[in-house]
Amino acid sequence: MVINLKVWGQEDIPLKYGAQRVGKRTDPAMQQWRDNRFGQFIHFGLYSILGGYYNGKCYDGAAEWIQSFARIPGSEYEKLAQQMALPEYDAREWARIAKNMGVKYAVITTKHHEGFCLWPSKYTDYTIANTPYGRDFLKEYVEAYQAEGIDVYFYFSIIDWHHKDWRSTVKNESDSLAFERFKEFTLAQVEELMTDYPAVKGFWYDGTWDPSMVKSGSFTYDIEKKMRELNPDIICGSRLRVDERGARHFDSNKRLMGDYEQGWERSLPEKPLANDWEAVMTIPENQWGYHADWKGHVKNADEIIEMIARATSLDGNFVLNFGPKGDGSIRKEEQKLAEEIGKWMKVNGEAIYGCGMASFKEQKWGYFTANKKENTLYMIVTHHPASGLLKVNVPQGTVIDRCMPLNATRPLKLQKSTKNEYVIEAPRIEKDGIYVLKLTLKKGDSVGNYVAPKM
Ligand code: FHN
Repeated sequence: MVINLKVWGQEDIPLKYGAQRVGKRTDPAMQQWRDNRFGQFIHFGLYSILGGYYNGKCYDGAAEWIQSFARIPGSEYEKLAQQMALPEYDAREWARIAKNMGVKYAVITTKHHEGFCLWPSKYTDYTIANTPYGRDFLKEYVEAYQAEGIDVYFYFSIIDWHHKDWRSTVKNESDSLAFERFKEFTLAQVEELMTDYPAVKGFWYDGTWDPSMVKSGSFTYDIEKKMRELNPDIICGSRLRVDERGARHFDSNKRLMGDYEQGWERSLPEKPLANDWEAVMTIPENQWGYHADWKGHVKNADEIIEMIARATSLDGNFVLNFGPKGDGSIRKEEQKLAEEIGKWMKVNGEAIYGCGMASFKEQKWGYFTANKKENTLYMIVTHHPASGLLKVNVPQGTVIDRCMPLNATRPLKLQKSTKNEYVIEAPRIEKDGIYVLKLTLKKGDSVGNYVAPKM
């Protein structure tokens, strides 16, 4: 299909493998993805057994890349599968931790760049079936998370260091033949995952930046098309896609390919975006898989809560990564953080779930979010002012009737200072930390009819 629509008056480039749809999706499945707002990422694979160490040496790079950093020969690395016994793996415990943290969806690495599959794929032997654990890890995971009411998404790396036909560059005819076989293998695995785990809500593709992939517009187009044939509700980020001219995420006509912007890795946008988007974040610096020694800055709960607030206030989703240990347990630091975030979400989650951008000007004290269905406005106060006074600029004519802290039972005093500004007297409600105020507007006033800027 060649899409030929105009963007900003510029002449369109005719594309065969560009965006398959233009504009935001409006269906219930996508709305559910948006309403979820907060998710958990899990990076788990053979690299989790090494925890950043190989032959007694510590590698500080991202732990899931150790095969590459430590130059471990494939024949050695694959022996790790024989150590995957998972004595501490309890999918229900993982799901319970996620649920208590307050996530509504979760993304798990079914296969990372190393190529090892957490499900018993019939297209390779390099899977969980051929380990001492032997059971279908992924099935147990999906069932446990579903039982907790958490939507499940699959991370899937296109790069596959283990597969004999994977090529990062295609240099000759023989590479080209191999890479064609690899494409068939990949499509078959995607279809297998969608068929055998029909609960999956979407795919989080990764490893699409190598030269071979940047030249594979039709391949990525076909994967997206195939997924939508198998399940029209499926959600797919932009990282999968490249067009025939090598444009990634956005096609050569600047249209998003896929359902949401998937390039926000360890960063959040500063301003509103025209598309749906999701940010994925690590707890330490750049570590996704388990690393025994977290070095540098490790984020605390308030830092993460502030990012969740900011993402929501900019109509985006936020996903926090966990790297369980090779024995299947979740490290103590992650468990503690999950508990702290969950404690906050239990009281204040209504300012996050189902919420998005408000049409109110951002203030130094923090973030506005709005639940447009309920016409409710929230102030997420991350920087309590020394004066204890929170100023709120409202659109002309808007009247605030009431301001109620979510963690208290009595409303706060409101002063109307000028036509368009209110001052809220907010003594620090908790000794430390981020709190939320819920504002009720006069009947008929709107919390948001925000129109995203044109890209
Ligand atoms: O190379 C991977 C990395 O290991 C990790 O999985 C992240 C998660 O977003 N994605 C890639 C780097 O962009």
